Amino acid sequence: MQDIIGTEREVTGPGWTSRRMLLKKDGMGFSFHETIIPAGAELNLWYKHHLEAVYCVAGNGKILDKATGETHEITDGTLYALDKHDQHTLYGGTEDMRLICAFNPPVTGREVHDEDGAYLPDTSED
Ligand code: 9YT
Repeated sequence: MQDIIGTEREVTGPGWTSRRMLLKKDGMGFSFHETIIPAGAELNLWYKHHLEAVYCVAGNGKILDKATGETHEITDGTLYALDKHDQHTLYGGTEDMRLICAFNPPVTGREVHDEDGAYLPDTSED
């Protein structure tokens, strides 16, 4: 991770920092990130073009599933899988949350969320 911090593979937006350890160009078929969500952050997300699995390894927070209105606690050892392009809100908790995230299809580089909370689809060939 020290190899990534401060390089073009570290991307930040309001309420998140993403360290992209594996990208599309790394050829794995998914991208693999460490994401830090600061305490108290609130992110409205909707990965319309991607599936995402998220595993919490430190800190705490919550996720609101907008389809059901259910809120789920997130802490060390929690996994959530967004297998339906689910609209959701991610809330930072009382401590910064450290998440390991995998995206399918892979993120290509320095994507940030659009106004709907999505990353644009990858339209490059290959
Ligand atoms: C958990 C989440 O979706 N956070 C926003 C950043 C994203 N995971 C990323 O690009 O790593």
